[in-house]
Amino acid sequence: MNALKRHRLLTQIWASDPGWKRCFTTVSHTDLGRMFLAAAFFFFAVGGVLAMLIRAQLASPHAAFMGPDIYNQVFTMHGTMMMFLFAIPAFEGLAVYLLPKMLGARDLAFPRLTAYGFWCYAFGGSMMLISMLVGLAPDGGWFMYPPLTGAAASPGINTDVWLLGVTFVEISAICAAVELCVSILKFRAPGMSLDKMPIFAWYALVTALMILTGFPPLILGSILLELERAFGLPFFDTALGGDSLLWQHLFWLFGHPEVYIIFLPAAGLISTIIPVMSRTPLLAYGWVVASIVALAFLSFGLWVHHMFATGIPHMGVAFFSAASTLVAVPTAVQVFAWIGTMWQGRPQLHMPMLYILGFFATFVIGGLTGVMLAIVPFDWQAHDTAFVTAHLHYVLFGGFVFPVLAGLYYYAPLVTGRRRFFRIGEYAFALVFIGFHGTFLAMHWVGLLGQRRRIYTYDADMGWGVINLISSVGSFVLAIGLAMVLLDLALNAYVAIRGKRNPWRAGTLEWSMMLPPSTYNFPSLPRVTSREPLIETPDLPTRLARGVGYLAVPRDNRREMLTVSTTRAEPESLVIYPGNTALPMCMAAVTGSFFLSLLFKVYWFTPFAVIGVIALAWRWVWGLGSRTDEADQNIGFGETVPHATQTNRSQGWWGSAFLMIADATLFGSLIFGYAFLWTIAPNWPPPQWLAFTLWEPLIGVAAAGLAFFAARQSPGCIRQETCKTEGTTRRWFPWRLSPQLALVGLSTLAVIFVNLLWRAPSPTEHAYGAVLCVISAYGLFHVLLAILMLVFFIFRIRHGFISTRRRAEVEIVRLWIDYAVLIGLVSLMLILSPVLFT
Ligand code: HEM
Ligand SMILES: [Cu+2]
Repeated sequence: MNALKRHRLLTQIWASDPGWKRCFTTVSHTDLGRMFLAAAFFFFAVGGVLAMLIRAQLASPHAAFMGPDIYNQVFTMHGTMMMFLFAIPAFEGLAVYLLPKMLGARDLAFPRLTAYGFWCYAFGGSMMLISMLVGLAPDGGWFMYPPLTGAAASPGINTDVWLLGVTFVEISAICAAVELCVSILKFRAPGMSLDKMPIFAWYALVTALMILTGFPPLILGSILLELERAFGLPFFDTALGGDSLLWQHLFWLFGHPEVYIIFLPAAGLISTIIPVMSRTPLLAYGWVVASIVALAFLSFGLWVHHMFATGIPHMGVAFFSAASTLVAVPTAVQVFAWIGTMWQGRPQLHMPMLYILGFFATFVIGGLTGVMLAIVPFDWQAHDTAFVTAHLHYVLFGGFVFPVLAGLYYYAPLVTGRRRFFRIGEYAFALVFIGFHGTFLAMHWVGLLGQRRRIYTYDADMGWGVINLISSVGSFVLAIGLAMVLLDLALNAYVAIRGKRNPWRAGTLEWSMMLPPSTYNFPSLPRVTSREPLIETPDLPTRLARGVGYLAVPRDNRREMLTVSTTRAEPESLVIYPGNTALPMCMAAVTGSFFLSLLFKVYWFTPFAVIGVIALAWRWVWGLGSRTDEADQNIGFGETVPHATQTNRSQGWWGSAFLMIADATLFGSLIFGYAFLWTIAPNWPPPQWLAFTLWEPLIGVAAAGLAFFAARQSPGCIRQETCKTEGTTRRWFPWRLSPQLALVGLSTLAVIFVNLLWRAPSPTEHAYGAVLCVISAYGLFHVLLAILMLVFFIFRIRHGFISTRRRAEVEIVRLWIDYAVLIGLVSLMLILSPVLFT
């Protein structure tokens, strides 16, 4: 097969639908990455307009531009949009777009999941945008502290918009994180062992893992606060055994890692761009990887520094203060690696490099004011002043927006396939840089003079007027600069001349592609032998086009990709991707109706939405797999691998495992909340503990054991007929019954949880009852989920999708049963054991 024929065939196999349908049915990571980025920058623009409104109001004392109510909504929505609708999705967009291209893959692990995540984000974001247009936007500040956001102080639906909207959007972050983890670990070019991965992949992997462990506390917090607001479960009400500080802990358990979730991808771009611009490999790759991992770990131990002013015990304060200064170390390792790389090479001052220099100047100041704030006596003075707001913008703008702009300029030739021609960018950079520092240096200053954050106006005799005016003028300069950046990028994207391949002479795989990239990324998959394949083999693009690589011969009109072993990246299995479909968008719409029904309190509709989601999910997975065993497939170079459905650890198994990390973190946060209330909240112990019974734990353990062992059967040999035809030997257990036996075990467990819910003390009278209610509901939810999967599985067996060889689904269902069993047992213990201690 010649290169042209291969190109035509692959293009046809991988193409998205033509015309307007494309946008709704595409599952291509190239399309979705661009859609993510476009939406993220749209929200950046909206958030920017809100920032201008804030600065217009604060420009002079007693400005009458906005009243306090609107001002509250405006700054809340500004913070919320920038954090949840711009920064995180911008990372997702970058990663979704770039990673397969960098890793030498044809797409991400779960193309439809990418689409579902995108639509959840798009719908959730629109929901919040619309709330703002009709004047019902959240107004409690971006961290939504109760009791200010409780039902008494905030009776409208504004706060609910935030709690439900952000949770809805968060689904997309979790989807993307699962997706990225599996893609990075399993969907790389053969030979690309972990230490040969492009550095950006490391950053993305750690960021994704942090999303999986960072977001669940916030999701939990939002659920609890919504339960309190809607149904009166008093988690945050001190009078009834709750504690408003619990929210602060849950929020900052998320909030501090969030800062690193935003910073790390940006740092990944810097680590990618600096070596290329300096024409030398990144210095100390291993150290940089180690420092990313260290940063991730440390960042989970810092959340309390946002709460220094809440009266935390002294020991705690000292500990968290020390830990907060410690994060400077891994950050410094990276900064030194960057400086060293530039020192070693010959840096060239192209546009991306300009923004990176801007980043250095800004981020270092932000880091230093951060260390100042980590010192507790200083924090007590500066807390909740404009100094803090200025600090956070130095880190967020300096640490995220500057690098992302560098990244946009760096990758624009790849995405658009055009050469930079118009030169507005340099002037734009000057305005952005001057405008930014004008705005926020002034805010440091006025903050130290005592101006609090989130105030809509101030008296003239405070003497803040001139400084605020400087800040506001600066912000308008900044806005003009940013608008010019957009203009520059747009002009260069649409009207500039065609560029040639690899304009920066970079070494990583994404630059081996045609410009703009084809629908299938790689005509054949390279075998990677170094960290910079393009430097080692400059003619790699032609070789791949000629078919010197894996999967060079398109088969049966199917979208094919390889999975590899995690560390050494040897080919493991062949994956067939699903084609274009509107299913993800429909499912996101139904998910949205679920959230809307909660928002407008039309609770009778909620079950229908749940059933809708289940039905669509069922359809979603039903289409996977095949009804016949297939022989191992030839993938080129004389190697053969089995189909992924005929392995124990398919991508679905890995996806489930990563999802469970998030799920378990949510459960862990719930346990944390329970322990926190019990030990810290006033008004404990509750008026009455739940009475202990012996039969619940006994039957519970027996049922869990039954489910567990019934799920431990030899895969495939689940149906007597298949067993006979395949000649598999019987096991000691009555294997024929195993899915059914597991069903019996899980159903018994479900009954126990229903009973616990039934007899738990009233959830509205004391936080104890409320916590029991949530823990039982959590246990019940997972048991029901496992039951649903078992039922699905039994249908799959009936329809011949499972055999001794096609066993991937057996492993996935088993994983979820095991998880349900574990959660079931732990929940039972949590619910029943306290009585024994007291
Ligand atoms: C485009 C330039 C920007 C300007 C001029 C700007 C301006 C401001 C101002 C003046 C405030 C303080 C409001 C008050 O306390 O009364 C604020 C708050 C905030 N900004 Fe920005 N900002 C910008 C970009 C960003 C970016 C890129 C992010 C994050 C990625 C961000 C995140 C936040 C957050 C989290 C708050 C706190 C909101 C709250 O107190 O609830 N901002 N911004
Ligand atoms: Cu922090």
